[in-house]
Amino acid sequence: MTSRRPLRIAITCYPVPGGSGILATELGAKLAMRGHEVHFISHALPYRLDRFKTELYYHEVETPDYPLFKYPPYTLSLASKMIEVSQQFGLDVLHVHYALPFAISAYLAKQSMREGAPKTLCTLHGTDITLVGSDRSFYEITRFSIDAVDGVTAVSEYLRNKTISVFGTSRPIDVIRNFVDTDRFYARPAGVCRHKYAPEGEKVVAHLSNFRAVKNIPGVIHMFARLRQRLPAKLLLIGDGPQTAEAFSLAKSLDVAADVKFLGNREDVDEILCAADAFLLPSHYEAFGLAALEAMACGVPVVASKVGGVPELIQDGKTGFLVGPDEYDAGGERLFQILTNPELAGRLRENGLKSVKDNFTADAVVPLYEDVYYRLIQEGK
Ligand code: GMT
Repeated sequence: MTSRRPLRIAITCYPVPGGSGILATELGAKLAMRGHEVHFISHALPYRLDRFKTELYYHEVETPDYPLFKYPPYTLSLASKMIEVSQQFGLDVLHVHYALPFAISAYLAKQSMREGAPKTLCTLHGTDITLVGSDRSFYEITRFSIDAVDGVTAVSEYLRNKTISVFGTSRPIDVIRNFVDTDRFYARPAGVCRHKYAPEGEKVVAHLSNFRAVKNIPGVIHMFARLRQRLPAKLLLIGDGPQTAEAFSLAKSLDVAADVKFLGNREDVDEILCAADAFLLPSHYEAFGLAALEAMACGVPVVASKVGGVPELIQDGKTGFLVGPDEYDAGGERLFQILTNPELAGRLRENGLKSVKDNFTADAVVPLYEDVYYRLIQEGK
């Protein structure tokens, strides 16, 4: 049995706002607090990384911009940095979040090292399988990389099954669901934030995402507009992305623009969420739905779409409500029920908080990643 010595772990993720990068960053911080030495390898400081006081290492990947390159070869620069950090610090594990292209970089790094190579682990987050990885141009390399790394985890049972069906892989995939940092995301009084956004005491609905098409931003606006016909309310849109402009013009055409606040990418997400009476996430697809988990942890009842791995997070009618992404009337109705029935809202809130505490805290989830690390090291490939 391998002793549970502290490990040297490198984490690679997308440093921009987004669920996979946030999860990777929170995981690294929690691992460091548990005594491991954690190194981030990325082209920029990961979003939310700087707020942790724990000592973490950060290694920046630089990609030479030689005129010959139409596209600078980041995958190779990353692999080179992984080798360098592995050799310098004696890494035990290279843990990449998002298959493309990180799993290939980790695989290349390992193959290039003759001795003392770290174990490679890839956590699948969703669109790396369902959208990007299954696109014809990336399909074969994604399939190869999933089989080539030493270990694979998926953030939901749904995503594991999807990976098996899309790529026909027979390799074991551990399901480790996401967690939320409950030191930061917890239920607290709405405070000044609420008054700022709803000065007349209106009800507040929040949405948080990267505003990509998969998030169904038109659905957010339509559902809110249905609600707004029935009571005074404000919609807080946290985040930014390709559908922001469309959201604005749709809000204007549905005559709710004055009640929609575009807040952009924000650091104080936890405080804003605590000002909300309900959270809306009607995505066309979600492998998990980390933003909904953050809302639940703040005690905010969620209306989300019944797609992908979301039902593994939210029990319909118990810890939140699930509707179809295009069921605007149903979404508006569920919001209305939450905002007008305090007994219902309180029950959803308490059940949601209990579910977070029982299943989705760092204490519950981080040891599952540690188990995988020690198991890979013990397997000794
Ligand atoms: O949702 C996004 O577009 C961002 C994406 C990412 O990779 O950053 O999120 C994915 O990973 C999150 C963390 O595991 C999951 O909670 C999201 O459900 C998943 N997004 C999708 O599947 C669309």
